[in-house]
Amino acid sequence: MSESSSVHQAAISAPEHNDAFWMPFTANRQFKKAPRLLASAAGMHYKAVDGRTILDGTAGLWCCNAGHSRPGIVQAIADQAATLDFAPTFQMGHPLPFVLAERLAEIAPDPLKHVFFTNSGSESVDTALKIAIAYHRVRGEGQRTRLIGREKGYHGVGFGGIAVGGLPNNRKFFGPLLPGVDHMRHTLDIERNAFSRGLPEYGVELAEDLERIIALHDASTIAAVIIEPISGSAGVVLPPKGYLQRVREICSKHGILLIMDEVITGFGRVGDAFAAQRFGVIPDMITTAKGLTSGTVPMGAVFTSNAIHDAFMNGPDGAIELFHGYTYSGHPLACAAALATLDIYRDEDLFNAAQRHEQYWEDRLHALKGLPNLIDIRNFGLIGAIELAPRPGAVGARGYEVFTRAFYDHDLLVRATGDVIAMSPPLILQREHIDQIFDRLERALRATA
Ligand code: PXG
Ligand code: PLP
Repeated sequence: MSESSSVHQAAISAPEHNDAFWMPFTANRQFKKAPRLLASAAGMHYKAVDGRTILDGTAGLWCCNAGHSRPGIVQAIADQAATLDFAPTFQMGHPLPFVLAERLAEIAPDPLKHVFFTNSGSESVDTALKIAIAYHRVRGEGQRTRLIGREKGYHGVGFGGIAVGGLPNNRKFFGPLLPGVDHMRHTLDIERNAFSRGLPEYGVELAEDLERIIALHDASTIAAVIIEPISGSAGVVLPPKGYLQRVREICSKHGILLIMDEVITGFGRVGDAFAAQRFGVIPDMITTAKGLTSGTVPMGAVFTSNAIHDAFMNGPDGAIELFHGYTYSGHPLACAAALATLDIYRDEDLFNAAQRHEQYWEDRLHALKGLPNLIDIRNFGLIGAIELAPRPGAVGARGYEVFTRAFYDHDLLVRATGDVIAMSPPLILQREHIDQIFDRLERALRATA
């Protein structure tokens, strides 16, 4: 961008007025009194509007897996904007989403070889839920309409996503949501599993909760189960050893589709292209977004099994098989960004980066044990979380203080959800960045009473 352009000038300085922008998932009045504004980014770092260089411990919002402003991606987006800014994909097309879907099918586990494009994780979730219900209907089992989610689940903010989601604040303001939804129990068990390294030992029996729900409603009424292999937004909740395998078995036994929501775990976060591959548990659909374009242009994708896709490809040739889609499904700029991102993931072997760093990441993270107020530490792949005891009568205050201290005093971006501090750095990080993240976090923790 030219340094004299008005966009450039606006992007690097704090705005004079900040009232009009209603910020998402933010304490607007608190934030606007002391805004934390980022002006630019490159590689592992942000630059704040006050000129400080901030180490990105969260890959933006779990999305910039290839690091920031990578030249290959930047160039691809710029070239695409100048070549074909937009083309419809309803009864028209352009080559890029076909090419991209093939590339994605190559890295997806068998048999998830078909891709439906969206613009976000929330849209991917609603798309997958709709495909699940419609799939049973086109096969003549239209009574399978129920959806099963899980407590503490986060599946974005669409009505479908909050209905199957399990975070009370995201649900309680918004009325009755979708009918016919039930929830499995969550798997967070600090009492038995505190300070586990990697997947926790205890809790595989929680998968049997699905059998209880199925017995209550009868399998013939249930379309799909949707869970995150690892919950991110709820403060990093891990699956106990053997749990995902057991959920898969129960779904298969009852003809229920299993949707894995990999919006956070997809694209290398846990040491393989998808968590499904790392855990060796293959669902019927995978929902993704975020890392697909390394966060550069909004895009999501739903991977479906061949069986699901093929069930729709019946009836007359001229009939539209699925009445669903977004104006921007397969947007040229997003496709260009995704293709350039996949090149980087491949050329730099980034889907294996989390496994390369995992042991050192785990060792440095768990070395924080013993610091004041720390009640749990959880990790898998390049995800790490510490849980702090809440201050009496002020849940989240301690977590927020650690987060703001890390940002202001130690030039480190972490993510606070309640009293959990979560970290998910870009996959391009080096050992020195791991050291910096935990040195700085330790100082922020020690300074917080
Ligand atoms: N599913 C999962 C598993 C997610 O983590 C979504 C769906 C929704 O994606 P969109 O693109 O619609 O936001 C998400 C998003 C956090 C945090 O701090 C996590 C998300 C988004 C923002 C913050 O944990 N996850
Ligand atoms: N609202 C109106 C009035 C529309 O015309 C459209 C799309 O044509 C939408 C919503 C949906 O927008 P999108 O396809 O970007 O999700």
